[in-house]
Amino acid sequence: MDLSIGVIGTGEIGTDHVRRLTGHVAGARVQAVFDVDAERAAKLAAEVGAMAHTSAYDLIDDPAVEAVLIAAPSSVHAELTVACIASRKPVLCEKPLAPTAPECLRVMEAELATGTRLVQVGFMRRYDEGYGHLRRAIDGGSVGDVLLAHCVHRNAQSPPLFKSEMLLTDSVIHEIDSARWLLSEELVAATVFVPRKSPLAAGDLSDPQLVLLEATSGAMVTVEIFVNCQYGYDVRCELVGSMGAASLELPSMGAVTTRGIRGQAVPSDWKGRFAQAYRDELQHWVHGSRGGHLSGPSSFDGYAATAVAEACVRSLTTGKRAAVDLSSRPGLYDGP
Ligand code: ISE
Repeated sequence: MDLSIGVIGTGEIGTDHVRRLTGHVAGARVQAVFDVDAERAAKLAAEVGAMAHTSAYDLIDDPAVEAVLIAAPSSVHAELTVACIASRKPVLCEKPLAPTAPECLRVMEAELATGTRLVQVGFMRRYDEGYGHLRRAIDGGSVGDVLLAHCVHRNAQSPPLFKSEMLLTDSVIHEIDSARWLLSEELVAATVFVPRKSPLAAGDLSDPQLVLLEATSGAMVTVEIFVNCQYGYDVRCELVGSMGAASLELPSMGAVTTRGIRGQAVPSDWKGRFAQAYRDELQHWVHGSRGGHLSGPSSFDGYAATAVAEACVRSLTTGKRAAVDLSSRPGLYDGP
């Protein structure tokens, strides 16, 4: 029997997930959706043959819903995830697990009380073939000890009302999780630098920003975040080790020849660049939910990423290096 899934939030990413679950993920079907925009939810429900609930909690409590995907605004991630845990329903919660570390700890506390992992967090880059190559290069020893990582994360344009700290909490949080996962160690400090602002960044948005992350071993990670680069969506990562280097290869999107220029097409946004990673992330969660054993990015990973992002925001605010305030990892979260 397919896993029957309820999806909370039918905005851009929620709608993409519903269509992915319906058309690209084996062993799953969308049973129900909810959104505060009832008309949008009803339209999507009709498209995929699901029902539209009138509240998120009705969806969570629906006995016909066996697992829940949360793609609602991050301000309600923690409360909805805790409600799913109380119903013992496996959850895939879009990043961030919650905007603040205390909210993430509340989710962890609820999950630890059940004694079992019920939460996977939507850090889909772990399922990207390129990031998998980097992880294999480390695990296989071909780069030796990782000393540095250089990351670039460029969006074509920032959404309206994007704030300076959101470059860190909404975007760089991906590099924070990738760094923890690739290096298999915690990040202990963050320093954020604000270079000359792009004239195309709205209002007082500090864009671009440069972030320096320090790991327990002393390895350092640099992240350039630029959310108004204009030319497209461009994510890069190079690891520099004691024996060699490894880097993401740009996914082949075919060549473009125009006005005397021949070059490689650039993705317009993350939906295209990480389309396969999103499918593999959902497939991993569905397999885990059906098998009664979740793995992948956990509530602790969500908490740690938010704790590091909070340190980044403190550094952005003070202009100084900020230590990461992180509790130790409970045993439930040891292992993949
Ligand atoms: C967005 O919210 C995402 O999660 C994308 O993966 C990221 O690349 C983008 O910068 C964020 O704004």
